[in-house]
Amino acid sequence: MKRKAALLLVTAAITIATAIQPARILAQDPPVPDEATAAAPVTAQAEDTAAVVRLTDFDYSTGWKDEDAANYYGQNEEDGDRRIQVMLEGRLGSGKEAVVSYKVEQLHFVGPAASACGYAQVPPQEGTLTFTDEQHQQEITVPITNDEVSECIEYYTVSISPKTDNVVVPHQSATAELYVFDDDESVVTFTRKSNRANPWFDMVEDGQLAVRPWQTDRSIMDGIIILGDRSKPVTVDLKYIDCCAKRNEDYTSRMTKFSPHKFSFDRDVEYTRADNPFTKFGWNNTHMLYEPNRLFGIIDDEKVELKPEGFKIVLSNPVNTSIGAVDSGYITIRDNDRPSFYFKSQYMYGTYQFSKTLTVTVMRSDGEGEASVTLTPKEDHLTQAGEHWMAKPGVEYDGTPQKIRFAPGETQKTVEIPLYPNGYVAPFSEMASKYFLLELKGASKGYRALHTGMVTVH
Ligand SMILES: [Ca+2]
Ligand SMILES: [Ca+2]
Ligand SMILES: [Ca+2]
Ligand SMILES: [Ca+2]
Repeated sequence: MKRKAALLLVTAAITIATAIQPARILAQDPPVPDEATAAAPVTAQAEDTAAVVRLTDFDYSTGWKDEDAANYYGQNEEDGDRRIQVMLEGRLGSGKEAVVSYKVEQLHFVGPAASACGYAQVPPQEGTLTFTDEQHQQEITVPITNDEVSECIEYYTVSISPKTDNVVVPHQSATAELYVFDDDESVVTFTRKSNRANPWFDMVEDGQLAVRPWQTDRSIMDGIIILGDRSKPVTVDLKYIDCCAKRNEDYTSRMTKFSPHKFSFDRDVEYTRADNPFTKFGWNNTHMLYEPNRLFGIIDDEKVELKPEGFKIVLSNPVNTSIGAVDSGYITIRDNDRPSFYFKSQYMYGTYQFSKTLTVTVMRSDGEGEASVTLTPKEDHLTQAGEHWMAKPGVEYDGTPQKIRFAPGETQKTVEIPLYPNGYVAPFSEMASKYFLLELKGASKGYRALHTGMVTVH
């Protein structure tokens, strides 16, 4: 468990670093001194006096300190288009121009519940800004539409980089993050409809999810989500309703209230990296509740079940919010007390560079007689993190199904899946990974498969 959690954290951290952090733009070339100092040798001091372009904002007149790194802007949707000032400091010299490129990108979430977030995707916006000694201030406009739809908080990254070599863009002034808080009605809802056949969470009695997508910080997992206005403290009661599964016999409830953080900010303050009240990196926590083990526990009763087990969580008693389109989530529990096949570890990692194969251990709960099951590697349609992250059969791994036969007394079999050297994700990071699934199908009579295996390849 610990190892799995740690590896998941690593995966999440890599994803945060690669998918979310705006590109760091550093001035690579030494600055070219302007005419007034052209005769002087280029020294460290020349850099201090070179023309500098910075992203800043409306309170620029209060002065600038590098340690302020004023990179966080917040606003409400109703405040409309955001105008971000870009300033030239120092002198270029008479008749000289400096050009800076800019890019505005909306952070696009992906994953099973991304559509629950509600906001329209805005394509990236790019352009250039030209400065002269007479024109030392320019502006980037981020268009913001005030609609009447309850949405997630929107995030934009704004970045600038020098296009001509007579200016420097200091690291601290090269990127900014804009947070747009929704002002429409607060709504709490499950991210999708569910029922016994298509449960919200499909749990195994051992407490593991039978099938769980990889979790990345950009992904919106199934859960309970809050949309719209976040300025008031919200609570919603979670009611647990038995449905063949019995509370305190088959499961326990751990959380009976959903109370997401409220957000407040002063629109007249230009926040810094150190003191901003927003947080992007805890996105899942700021918007939703998605961890099944925070909501409930599953009790392994060591009894063969006569009926399928399940229960519901229902939203009720909303305070400072309303309940949205989907007010309940259905959870099923898979009995593990009848003969079954399962993975020794449901989450597996393969590295082409070191092993060229993935080692998979399949277990059976019972050693009696012969039994078999077919292991099928297939595309991960569950994580929905996009094409970049999906390992393809025949490209990153061998997708041939393998029949695994257990002799009498055998409860564990290990097989290898060949990996191919294409498993690197571009353009985000060479450290990033791709995902695929392992399914257990065609189990011998009397057996069932408990898990879907999740594989990360590097
Ligand atoms: Ca609005
Ligand atoms: Ca809105
Ligand atoms: Ca049970
Ligand atoms: Ca049981």
